[in-house]
Amino acid sequence: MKIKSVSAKSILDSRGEKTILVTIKTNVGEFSASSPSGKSTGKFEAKPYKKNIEGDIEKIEQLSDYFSDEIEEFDDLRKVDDIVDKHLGANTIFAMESAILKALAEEDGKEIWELIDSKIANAGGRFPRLVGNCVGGGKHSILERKPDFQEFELIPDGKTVGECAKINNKAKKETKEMLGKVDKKFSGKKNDEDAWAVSLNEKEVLEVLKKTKIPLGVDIAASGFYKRWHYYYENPKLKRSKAEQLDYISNLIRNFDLYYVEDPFEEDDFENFAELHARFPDILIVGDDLTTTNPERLKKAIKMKSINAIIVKPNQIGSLMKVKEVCELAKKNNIKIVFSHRSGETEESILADLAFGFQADFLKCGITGSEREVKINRLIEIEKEIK
Ligand code: 2PG
Ligand code: MG
Repeated sequence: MKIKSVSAKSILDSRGEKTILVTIKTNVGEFSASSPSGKSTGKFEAKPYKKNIEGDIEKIEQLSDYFSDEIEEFDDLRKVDDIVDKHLGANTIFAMESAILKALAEEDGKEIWELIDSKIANAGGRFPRLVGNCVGGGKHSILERKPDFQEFELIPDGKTVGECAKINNKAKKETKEMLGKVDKKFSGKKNDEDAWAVSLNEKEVLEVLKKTKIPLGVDIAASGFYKRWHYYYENPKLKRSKAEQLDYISNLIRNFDLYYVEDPFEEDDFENFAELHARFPDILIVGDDLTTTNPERLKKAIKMKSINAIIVKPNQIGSLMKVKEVCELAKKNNIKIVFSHRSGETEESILADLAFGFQADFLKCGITGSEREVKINRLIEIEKEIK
């Protein structure tokens, strides 16, 4: 396949903020893809744009003529990386490489996930288990009084993706009623990712979600409220040292039988992640801001035994070849892979193909809202095609 030209423009994400849409023209037609954007971005993430979105739009058009090499398979994305490296930000690169995969799939008469691994279907391809954001807090909440933790997840263990999606939808509706009884201020408003906006604290939220009997997870996104050796909680107002944070999270895991704990400590604290993992070897201790889909940071986390699961957000790093490297490294070291949406999302569904193609263990996504449903529905579609 040959890329004839590349262009880009800004579109609005689910938060109403600008993100990038890249369009490529090839010998088989025109293909577009967009990138999501994060709010609780880790300081070790690649920058979304070299300088700003307008600069990347201009630059990608200048680079347009350089993409003349033939692209025939997934690994040829390396040629793209060589050209865009140091010129474009991660959001732009991810959107461009996604558009290329769409074009390649069309040319080869294949599904996008097949470009990553065509043998999965025959090998009985496993489907990722859904991690669905039900209640939001932290940087994702619009409220003044809110949980300090960013996300409260439902992680059903159904037989199929379709069944898990149904379980989560039903539970999300039911929790609305229950939350309303405990939170007198609750008006049915939603946060980023379409999660319920409550003014409860984390324990009160978990008390409610426990009633669903679905395995529970939290994204603490602890960097968001960490400053100089302490975690500053607002609801209720108190300050915890690193050691106190470790004990507090340990208590929550025990009391609420948590199954999944993401970013319980600030983004550079590999040691306390390791301490928690040693205390609870059977609980998923997940790195997101800690590892930022970066092979070097994952290597460090493996060496220090900090985590047993990693969030993979392609636009944290941009290059899909790097995403591949992270997935291979994770698999080799028994680290579970959690492909994840961002809080600012678009109607792009490629995340489902990538999650299945790389044989992720989990797909973290909202439960409702068109930008989230389009990804879950794509995964259900793949499941139906294969089974
Ligand atoms: C996270 C993500 C997605 P953001 O922290 O896991 O839920 O949030 O996209 O804002 O980084
Ligand atoms: Mg996170």
